[in-house]
Amino acid sequence: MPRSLATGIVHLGCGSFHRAHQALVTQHAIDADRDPRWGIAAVAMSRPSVVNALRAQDNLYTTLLHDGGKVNAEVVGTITEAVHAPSDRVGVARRIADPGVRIVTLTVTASGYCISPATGRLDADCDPVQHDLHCRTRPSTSIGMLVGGLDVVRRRGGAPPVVISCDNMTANGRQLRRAVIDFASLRDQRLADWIDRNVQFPSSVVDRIVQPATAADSAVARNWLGGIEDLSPVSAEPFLTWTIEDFEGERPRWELGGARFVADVTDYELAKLRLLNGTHMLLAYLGALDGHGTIAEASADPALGALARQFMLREQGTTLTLPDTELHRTVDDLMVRFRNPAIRHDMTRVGRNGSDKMIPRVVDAMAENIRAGRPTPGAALLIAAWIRWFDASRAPGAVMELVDPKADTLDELSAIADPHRRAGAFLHRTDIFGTLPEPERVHREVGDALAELARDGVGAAVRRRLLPEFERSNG
Ligand code: CS2
Repeated sequence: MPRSLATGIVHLGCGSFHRAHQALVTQHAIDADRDPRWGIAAVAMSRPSVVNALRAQDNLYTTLLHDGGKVNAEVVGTITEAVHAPSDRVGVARRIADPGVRIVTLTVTASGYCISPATGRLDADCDPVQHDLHCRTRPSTSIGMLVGGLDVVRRRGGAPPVVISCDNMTANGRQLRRAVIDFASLRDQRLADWIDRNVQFPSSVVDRIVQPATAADSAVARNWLGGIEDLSPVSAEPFLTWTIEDFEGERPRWELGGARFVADVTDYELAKLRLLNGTHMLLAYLGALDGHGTIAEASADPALGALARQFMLREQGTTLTLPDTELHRTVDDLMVRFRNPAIRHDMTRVGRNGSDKMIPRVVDAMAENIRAGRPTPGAALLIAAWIRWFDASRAPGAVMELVDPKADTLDELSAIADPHRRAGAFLHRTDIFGTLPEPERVHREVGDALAELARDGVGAAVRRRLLPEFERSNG
């Protein structure tokens, strides 16, 4: 690594996710070609804790990659500045407009895009967007910051940075572009047109399972650093892919750090959302009902492991363009990743916000399968398990927490005693499930699954849906 780096990247959302992938891939790219232009100004959007921790240790931190009992540690030094957006004196928009900054990246989660799920457009009425439209000097949303920065670049007459979303959403680049242009047009139509013509928003897909670092991680880091305390280590699995849509302009040679550039990320994105994230939901909802605390525990259960494999190969996988051998290889790898005992991916974390995740991760594939005349037992059971977990989390004295933005609007549905009627009421929520083909069939299957889960328990309901070849495979 060169001793000092210039800041060429502004990153919005300085959480563990960013520090476990992009910051690391950038380090490996710089290690390979010694180009010192690509340091990162990493912006924490609200909480100051990570910024304080990083500043106290020259913005250095340790990544710990856990592979079963083995840990691979590395100190990352690509963050040139840790910035706390709400108290930043320079202002994030001005940082984005700095001529040395050629790239802006984001991991702010789907809610950070201020998009209305109903319209797919900027939610111009929500409070944070209204705030940013009225207060140009201190925007609080990533969209307000981007538009503010791009406005400065346009007035100055320079070349704008390329803006890359790394969030786990369908067509993240297109969604971000839409939100930014919608916001700009509410401020100044010429600015919106200029962004439309001049700014690139490539999509990208990141895959790495990251977990909150624990006291045990701090101890591993301390030991590895010869007694030095890391106030903010990052803990993750060894697997990592980052697939980025080709774009024009200067950039780090991320391909030297393991990223891949492709003309279109759509197929990679669908494969990731449906195989990994959809199956995470299956394991989380069924596993939690069955008393498992983590994805690793649930996927090591023979029946649940077998269902996870069957779900990926026979339901989610049938909707993808992956050649058969590659699908099998990916599924084998995923089973190993899910079962990594050093990754404590807990159910309440994977299970939260299910109402937002249902369509892209589960229902889209389910609908395609139904249209093609293929059975969807795993998807129906997954939906039933989500409903059942939801019911359990709302019961008085509940111990099973389920965080969901739509929780309050679902209470009434949970109160319906008959499982088939309850299933129907949930499935009618088009904001969660869209419009499924053959609705009577889906209502019946989800209702049956709900009744079975209550009557016979998870194990029996799962085993009843296993095809003979998966029953024997034990996942
Ligand atoms: C998980 C993801 O919590 C979830 O929804 O499915 O965070 C998953 O671990 C990452 O997408 C892996 O790349």
